[in-house]
Formats: sequence, structure tokens, C-alpha cells
Amino acid sequence: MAKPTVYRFCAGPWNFSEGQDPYGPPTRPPQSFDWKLSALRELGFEAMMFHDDDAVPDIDSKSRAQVLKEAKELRKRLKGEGLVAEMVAPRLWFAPQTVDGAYTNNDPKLRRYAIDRSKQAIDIAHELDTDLLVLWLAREGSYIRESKDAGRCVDYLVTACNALLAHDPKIRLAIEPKPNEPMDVAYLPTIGHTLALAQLTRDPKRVGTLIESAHAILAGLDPADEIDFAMAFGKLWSLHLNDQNGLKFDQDKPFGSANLRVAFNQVRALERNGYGRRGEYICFDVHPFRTTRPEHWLKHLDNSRKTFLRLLDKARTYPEAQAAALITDRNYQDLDQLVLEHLLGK
Ligand code: GLO
Ligand code: MG
Repeated sequence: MAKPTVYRFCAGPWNFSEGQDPYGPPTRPPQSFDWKLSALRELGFEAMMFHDDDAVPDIDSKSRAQVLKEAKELRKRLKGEGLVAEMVAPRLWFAPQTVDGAYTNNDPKLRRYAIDRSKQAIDIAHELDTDLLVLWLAREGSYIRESKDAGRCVDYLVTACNALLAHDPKIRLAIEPKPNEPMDVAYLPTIGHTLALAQLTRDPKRVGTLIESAHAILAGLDPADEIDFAMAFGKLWSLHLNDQNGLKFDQDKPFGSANLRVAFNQVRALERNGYGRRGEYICFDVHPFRTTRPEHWLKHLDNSRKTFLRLLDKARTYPEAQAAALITDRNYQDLDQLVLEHLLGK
């Protein structure tokens, strides 16, 4: 029997957010990047995810040489803290150039900006010693259906992926689908769309995916099924575990917070497919509840990991033989209750 996977955990600096929402200001005082680094270490997490401008602040005002120099320095700091960079993601949704789309902007000059900035993000990834570029396509979609040609936008997305794959023969692209927010409708809403797009690129083997639990729920899908689907293609290269209470704004709740059974099934899917065995991390894309006090600032991450580990124990002790017998007998009433009793414990 294969040895049980020892999971390793990861989060991004944005997961230590200060509580700002579209209707109100921050609710906690700002903290420095160094504070976030040592907080992660204190939590026992082993890796950090980076937007390109988390790694190098004010990125657009700096020369390429300066950007790479700062990235190199960051790698040293990470090493000093005993952390590694899990991925880099170009933050293509803040710059004035990407206000109306990044890779799918109607203006070729602005599409060029998005591609050039992403190539630079690959160079940062290289300096940080990771071969994973995450693409959350925040502004690739529309508010007004008639404002863009969705078919042409598929070509633009393929063109962008091809340019990035050509820029670095080792880089792997993990596309993080999300069906809406900030856009009304996004062009790549699900894992299926993402993997289909990968097939159109010059090197499909290097285009994979990242599943975020909340995004799957927002698409009306079960995140565990999304995990099984992506892993059937060998394409789940990163993961944003969190939770979401139905079809609302993106909530980024602690893992398992809204639906423990859905969370349990995600852990089971990861286990049965061997996630983590090729070095993948369990990343939590979670935020503190808005009114969390500063002294409880790290709890959402610590609790997400605790819940993950508790559910891992539940996955490993699930009465498989008993469940199989109930399935054979089509006794789904008792199968349902078996799962509930198992989760409830003694
Ligand atoms: C927002 C996304 C966001 C991305 C992150 C990495 O809905 O989940 O947090 O994961 O920017 O690209
Ligand atoms: Mg995410």
C-alpha cells in the first residue's frame, strides 16, 4: 500500500486581508509584507503564492532589471524564513490598461501590455524558483454581451497562452476558472472550459488548472467532481480550498465553513487521486471575516488547515467496505446516513 500523503500548506499575502469590501474601508490596521511572511511561518505553512506585484511592489514603475533584482532578493528572504514560492500570478485586473480586459481587450496595444506583463511574471517565477504561472482571468469576459466577440476572445486567450509557453520552455500555466465576479459572465467559467482551451494551445501538456472550491460552487458545480475531472487529465496543479454559502458574492470562507460534507468529498477526491504526491500544495484562498479583530487575524488559515486535517482523518477512516455493500444493494438511504454518521462521529 502506498504511504499516506503528507500534505503541505500554502497561502498568499492577500489572504491576510485588512477587511475592506466594496461598501466600506479596512477594519484592521495594515501589516507589512514581512509580518505576513513570518505569520505564515508561525502557522507552519511551507509555501507562499505571489501576484507579480506582491513579489515586486509598484511593478509598472520599475525597469525589468530592477524587477528581477527585487525578485532575486525576495527569494533570499523566503529562503531565510524557510519558505518557498508556490506560484506567481500576473495581477491583470488592477492596471488602467486592463480595465476593459487583459488578453481579450478589444485594443491590440492593451492585449500586448497584458502579454508582456505576464512574460515578466514568468521571469519573476524563474527568479523565485517556481515553474508555475497561475492565470486567474478576472477581466476576461463581459458585462455587455455585445461589447466583445466571444469567439474571437477564445483566439486571443490561445494567442496569449502560446506567447507565454514560447517565452519559457519550462513554464506551466495553471488557469483558475471562475464563472463571474468581477465580470457578469466569464469566458472560462469551469474546469472543462479550461482544459478544452488547453487543447488548442501549442503545448497542451503545459496548460493545466487550479480549482477553487468557491468558484466551482458559484458555477453550480460540486468542487469534488471538478477535482476528479481535472485529475483524470493529470491537470490539477494547484488548489484554492475555501467555502461559499450558495450563489452570492465570492465569500472565501474558511474551508468547510459552509458545507462540511462538500468539503469532506473534496478531501476524499484529493486522496483517491494522489494530489500532493508530485509536490502540489494545499493552498487556502480564504479571508478573515470582515469584522475579525486583529488578535484573531491568523485563525481563518489555522482553522482551515485544522478542518482539512480532521476531514483527512475522516476520509482515511471512511468505512469503504460497508459503503460498497450499500451501493451494491442500491441502499442509498443508508449510504447517505452512513456518511452523516461518519462525519458526526461517536
Ligand atoms: C479571486 C481569486 C483570486 C486568485 C488570486 C490568484 O476570486 O480566487 O484570489 O486566486 O488572485 O491569481
Ligand atoms: Mg483563488
